[in-house]
Amino acid sequence: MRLPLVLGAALGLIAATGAPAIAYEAATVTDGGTIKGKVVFAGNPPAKKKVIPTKDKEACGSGVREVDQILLGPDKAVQEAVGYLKQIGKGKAWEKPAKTPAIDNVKCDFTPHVQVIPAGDIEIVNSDPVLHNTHGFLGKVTVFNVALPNQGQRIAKPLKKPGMVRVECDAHGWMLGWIYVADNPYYAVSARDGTFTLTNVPPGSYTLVAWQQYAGAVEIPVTVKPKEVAPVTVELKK
Ligand SMILES: [Cu+2]
Repeated sequence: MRLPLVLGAALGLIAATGAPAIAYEAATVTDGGTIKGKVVFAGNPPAKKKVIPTKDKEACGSGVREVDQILLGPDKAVQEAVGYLKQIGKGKAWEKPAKTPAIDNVKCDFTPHVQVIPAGDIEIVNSDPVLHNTHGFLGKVTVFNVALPNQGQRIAKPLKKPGMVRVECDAHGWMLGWIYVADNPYYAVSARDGTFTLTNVPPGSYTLVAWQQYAGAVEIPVTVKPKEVAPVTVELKK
């Protein structure tokens, strides 16, 4: 009776994370190229969600909170989109983060709202004088669930599996954050002008993914030539 259970668990895992990640190997990159992406939104911008806190008003405010679903700059540029290469098996070495990445509860929002980290620990921090219950999901699976009753609290939790982790607060329904756990070091979060850069990419053909919380993900084929810049405009729609 054990085998079907194990199989079921394995299938569930694949369903939650997409295709299984291929192992990544760091190697010397010769004549690497650069991908310069620009993310734009082609649809009608959605209205901000309006929320009125019913508790913790000193920390969270007593008026209407306007919650962005997408952050747009001039020329429909999309901020805080994640760009990354999919299924790349070999390339530049990981840069070790200077310090453990963190997601902070600040004025009843997550800071940063979107980030990318290598597999490893994330520190969950509470800068507010109220209880936040920070809850991370990979698909439907809980990957951490941390109650932080005290201001200044920090608790590290491991994120081992690659994929997009959605972060909610069980105490404040509007709070939403995203942690993309990368399976290779070719990733970036778009700037205010919608641009992002992936450097030192081995020449070759790849699939570039761009993702944003409201618009979802698109995949674009991109070819990188030795020492050249490959410009890519990514159009998100809804
Ligand atoms: Cu909260």
